[in-house]
Amino acid sequence: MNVLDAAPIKAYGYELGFDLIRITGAEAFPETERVIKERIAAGLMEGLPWFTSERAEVSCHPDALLPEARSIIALAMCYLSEEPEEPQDDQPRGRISRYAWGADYHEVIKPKLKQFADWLREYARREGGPELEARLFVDTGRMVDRAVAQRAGIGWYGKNTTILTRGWGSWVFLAEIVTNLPLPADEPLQANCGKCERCLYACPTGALPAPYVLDNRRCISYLTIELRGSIPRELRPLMGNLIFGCDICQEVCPVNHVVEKRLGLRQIGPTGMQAEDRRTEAEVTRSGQRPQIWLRRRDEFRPRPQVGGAPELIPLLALSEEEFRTRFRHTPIWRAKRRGLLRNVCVALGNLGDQRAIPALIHALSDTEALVRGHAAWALGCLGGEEARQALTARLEQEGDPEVRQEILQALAMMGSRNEEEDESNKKRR
Ligand code: B12
Ligand code: SF4
Ligand code: SF4
Repeated sequence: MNVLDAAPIKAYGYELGFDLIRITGAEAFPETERVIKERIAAGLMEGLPWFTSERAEVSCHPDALLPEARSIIALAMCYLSEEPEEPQDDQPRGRISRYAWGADYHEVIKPKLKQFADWLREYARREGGPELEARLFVDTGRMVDRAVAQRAGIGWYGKNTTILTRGWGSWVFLAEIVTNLPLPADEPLQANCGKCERCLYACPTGALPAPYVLDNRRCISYLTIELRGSIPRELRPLMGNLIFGCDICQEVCPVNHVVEKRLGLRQIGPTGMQAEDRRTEAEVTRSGQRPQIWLRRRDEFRPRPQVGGAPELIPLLALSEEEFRTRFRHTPIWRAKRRGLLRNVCVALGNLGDQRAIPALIHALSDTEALVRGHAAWALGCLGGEEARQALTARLEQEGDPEVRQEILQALAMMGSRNEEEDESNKKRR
């Protein structure tokens, strides 16, 4: 069967709004399967019960997903946008990761994939190709999005495990179409992180124990989005004010700095540029894309006012189920649900140490969700003070949930030991 011309396919994909389009064959991904199984065995994927070895046996074999598979069209869509405008006040604020500022990307990309598949069907007919068979994937499907992107030449694996692209850094969503169409394969990129290891040192929880290795159990993205239960106590103080996802290992990345600078989203003067930035600028510049034109046409991922990048935390604690639904439906925040988001808000307030949060946290001690009550207790333990202590003691008398009782007892103990430490240092000063 004749190989079809890929140029019109790529042109149509760009027209649809994808920012990078490459093609790879539908051969298996044995190295990815090996690594995934190794990571599962080492406990590094713990917390994601659906992420099993059996799943990898399917996701690393495109023909298990589509028996007639011949090619994979790998796609990337950049989600960089202008920073949201936040009022310049001194209210305690949380941080939401960039990918969640705008619309839910699954809802943006899926219809585009369907439209792409309809067009491909017509194209194959016109060109005398086979009747189209295709499977469409973005994130949630059983496909190894990053391995496909790497082999197709969309980008390379960064040491923070994200795929870095020349034009858009790691600020891209990945998607793919597995198809029976015979298409010419592109080559992987010959690029890598060089000596840079900034992301490994920047990760606040030590979730990147070695280059290309991520420990899911410690990743703030997992803790704030995917984890349904309590956040491990020892990790809470390391999470700062991050309430949904985490971008730290991407924000420190010199490849991203150069991309942001080219898009006019970051100012780096020639003297402020570090050696690493200069090296990557040369690398990025070779891609020859037209960022400014792109920035004007990307609307879906612009910050939505109801999400923002740094929302005020105290009002979030008062959100009812109904208000949560109205505010966050069709945004990525929906995935955390009200109880997950409020749990994260409590942790951020505990870390920020702003005494103005005490009344809202005391109110949250009576929340309908035990998860929220427990984390509110922890935050009050961090903030301390007589009002917090009295509220915790009073709540303990009514609280029936054993886990929340434990949180309250630990919060009171935390306050007690801090008082003792303060008395001790006062004595020494005298
Ligand atoms: C599970 C998951 C998570 C989990 C676990 C992450 C993990 N350990 O993989 C959690 C919830 C923590 C998570 C977090 C995030 N995620 Co996520 N996630 C996924 C998901 C569903 C599966 C990823 C997977 O297969 N992991 C298994 C591990 C073993 O795979 P891997 O890390 O790719 O492993 C490879 C490398 O380690 C490499 N490797 C190993 N050794 C070596 C050595 C060398 C020298 C080299 C070069 C490579 C190399 O080979 C391995 C196999 O291919 C994908 C969507 C999908 N269906 O693929 C999205 C996905 C990876 N996530 C995505 C995003 C955006 C994020 C966040 C940025 C969100 C946020 N802001 O909070 C963070 C980033 C955290 C990080 N530093 O990676 C994007 C990534 C886009 C990109 N540019 O890479 C994806 C592709 C979703 C999408 N379709 O756009 N995620
Ligand atoms: S997303 Fe945050 S917590 Fe996860 S590896 Fe990156 S810096 Fe660490
Ligand atoms: S910070 Fe450095 S090591 Fe980490 S992904 Fe970016 S270039 Fe690679």
